[in-house]
Amino acid sequence: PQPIYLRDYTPPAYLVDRVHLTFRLAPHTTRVISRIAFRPNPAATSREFFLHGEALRLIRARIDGAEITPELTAEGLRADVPDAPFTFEAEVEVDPGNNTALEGLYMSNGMYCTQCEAEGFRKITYYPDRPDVMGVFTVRIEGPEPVMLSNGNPVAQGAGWAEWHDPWPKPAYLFALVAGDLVAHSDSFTTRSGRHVDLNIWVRPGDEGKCAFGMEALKKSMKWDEEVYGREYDLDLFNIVAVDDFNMGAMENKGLNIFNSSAVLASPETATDANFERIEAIIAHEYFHNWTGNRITCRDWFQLCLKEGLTVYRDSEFTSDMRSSPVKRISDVIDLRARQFREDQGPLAHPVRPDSFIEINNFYTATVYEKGAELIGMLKRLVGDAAYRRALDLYFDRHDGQACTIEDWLRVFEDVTGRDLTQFKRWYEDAGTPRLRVTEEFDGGTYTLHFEQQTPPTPGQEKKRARVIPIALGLLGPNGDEVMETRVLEMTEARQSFSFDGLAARPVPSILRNFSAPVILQRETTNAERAFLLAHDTDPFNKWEAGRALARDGLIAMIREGAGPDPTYLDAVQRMARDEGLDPAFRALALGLPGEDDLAQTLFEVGHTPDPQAIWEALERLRDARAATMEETARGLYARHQVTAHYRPDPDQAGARALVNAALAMITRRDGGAMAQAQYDAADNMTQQLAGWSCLLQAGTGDRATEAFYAQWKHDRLVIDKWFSLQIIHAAPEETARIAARLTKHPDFTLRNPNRFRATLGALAMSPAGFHHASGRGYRLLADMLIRLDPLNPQTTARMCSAFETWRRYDDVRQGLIAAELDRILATPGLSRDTTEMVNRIRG
Ligand code: B3K
Ligand code: ZN
Repeated sequence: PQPIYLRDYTPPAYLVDRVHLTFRLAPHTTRVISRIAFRPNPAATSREFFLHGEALRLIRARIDGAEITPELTAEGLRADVPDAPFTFEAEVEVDPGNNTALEGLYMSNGMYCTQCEAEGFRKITYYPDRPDVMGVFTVRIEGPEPVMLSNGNPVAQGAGWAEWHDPWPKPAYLFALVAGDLVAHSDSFTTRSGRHVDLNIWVRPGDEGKCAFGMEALKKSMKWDEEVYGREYDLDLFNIVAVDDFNMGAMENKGLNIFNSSAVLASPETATDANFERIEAIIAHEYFHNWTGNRITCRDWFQLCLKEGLTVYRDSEFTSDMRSSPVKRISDVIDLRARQFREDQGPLAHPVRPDSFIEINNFYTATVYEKGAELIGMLKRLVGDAAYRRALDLYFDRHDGQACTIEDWLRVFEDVTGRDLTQFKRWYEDAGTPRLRVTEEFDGGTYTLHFEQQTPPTPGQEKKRARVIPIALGLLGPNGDEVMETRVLEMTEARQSFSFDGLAARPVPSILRNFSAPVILQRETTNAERAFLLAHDTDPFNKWEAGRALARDGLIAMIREGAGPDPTYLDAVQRMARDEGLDPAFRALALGLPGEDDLAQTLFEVGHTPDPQAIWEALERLRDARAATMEETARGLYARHQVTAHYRPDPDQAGARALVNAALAMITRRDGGAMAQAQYDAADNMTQQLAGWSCLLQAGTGDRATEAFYAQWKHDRLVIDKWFSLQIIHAAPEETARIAARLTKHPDFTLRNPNRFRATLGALAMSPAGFHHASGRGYRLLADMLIRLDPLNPQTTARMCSAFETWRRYDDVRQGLIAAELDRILATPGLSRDTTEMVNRIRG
């Protein structure tokens, strides 16, 4: 397959006015009858009539009522058409029952559902399946299913049929259909202009009790978007459906969002605090897409970050408003570094707006989503809150109903502020994470910071241009008081210096506050200064960052030089943990340690080949030392922050539980698991139960709980996913791959359910010491399973190949083992386009 290039974009030859679809549902022989009103596009450069279509059996086609015999290819259909508006009709047959790729129309537990983004609609019928073709859809569904849903508003229904009409023109990727035996958890919302909206969360019978939290999250999102962005909902009905077999988190189809059941169903007994928070964020994200994605969509898939970066940014603002803003920011940066920096530093690095792809599904990445969101945050920092809001108002006014580009997006900011954003656009075009080196000088009351930016080469981009970097800076005096409040420096050159006068003493700088730009800060500093910032910085993000850097530097010294645990860290983290003036959720985060993968990358950058086993051992030694130093503190925190009130998944309770469970992990290293077992036995919610079990697994005394957990939850798919993954995540590296292999033979393991596959093989990939075990058995197991999954589900297979993206960091033996597995995957006959592209890019 050939790559597609952004520079080759041409406007569609024909536009769609109206679409009428009839579905006659049958598990293996669903008929889709389409009637589409086309007209020539005056802006087109070609008159070729081509419709996408894949895996369709064409029964008949007509143009203006006359039967035609179109030319059929593996990609679609070509026909001669009039040079004037015309009606195209087709009848095709599809096989949802055998659609294991979960793209197009498929079945999950006997229920029909669809996933069309990015290019799945072409597996439903012949159509110009590109986002710049927007049509008004009317849909008739025929079948025995008790509930039959599509986009928009219901028009009419009778026994065995239902009709839907969506008044808002939309691209085909936002089409959705659901039919099955479903029950609704219902509510309603009145918009600020008085529109009454019916809200439903549709689930399988038995899951009704797990919808209340998602419904509250939906109503909060609707209200928030009105208050903060002035955006109201635009239909009389909003449906959410929970589906067990789904390739990603959820999908923003117009008026009919389809969710992975893990991203919507929750009860205190079955979901953790982290699950609840994730559900709230995903419901918000999909809802916010109604404006940023649906009303204003993307011209082509290269512009994916236009809707995804902005919508991630919006959902993170929402979470900050609903919960703790610093805690959200710190969690987001942990995630950005773990996934996006990792991607940017390896063979899969690509710009936020890529300029070519083979399979677009391979570009729903941390770079497009999370780095895309960081770019919005930087823009807002550069122009200020008021101008940001005015730019967004202009964006919605100017582009409502259109399919847009990043150029359109930047232009509204230029028009509102008069700023030239040419240099800012490099953030969208150049891949890679800039390194920001800082040195400083203090002379006669003047303090100067010298910055130098440099971005290493990424695949296909040798030379990097200087970017505009907003650097939020504060200064602290020697006694810990802030002598300069946060201000944003705007760096535009490769090297640039900033001076500050009138200082009585050399200040301690707090640089890149609130992580004001997605860069890697490089600055020589002392442990003492880090401990000072951990104690005194007024910026919560940099306070956390100081503790994190202190831990990381100590760990690096343990790994490289065989040093012992750093007493400065142990002392500073203990003080922090005991500071009752600090939010418990913040303290729990600050008790976290850098991940194994993060340490491996840091070592690699300083020219040291990482040994995953040595990294794991250093972390264990530090955890042991910390548990010993903090024994009393941990017991104190455990007792003091117990939540005795009735379970609520709110930020205060969740923060207290996070701190209690961080303390429990330390206590378990001292008592061998007695306290953890007691917590497990007494738990009445999943957060506490799972934390207890996790500690027992780490202590190697979890067998009894592992059995009990399975017996208690074997009826609940989502909880059993946790059962699969935690056994692997908390295994000793020697055992990780063996346990994962054993679990792939468990009767509850299945290749048909992406959640279960990720729970098992994703857990292996997320356990570096086990995955990179010197025997190569981790690599072999993952490759075996990817080879088995690919013919069934290319999308999930391709996505999971990124487990191998860091392979160039490791020693020759490991590189050889991984290369052999990658080659074995590539040599598999019939390997999907998705997986072929990913493995080729990783292999380099
Ligand atoms: N837009 C969808 C993702 C579609 C992924 C297609 N492979 C979910 C989201 O970002 O909200
Ligand atoms: Zn999205």
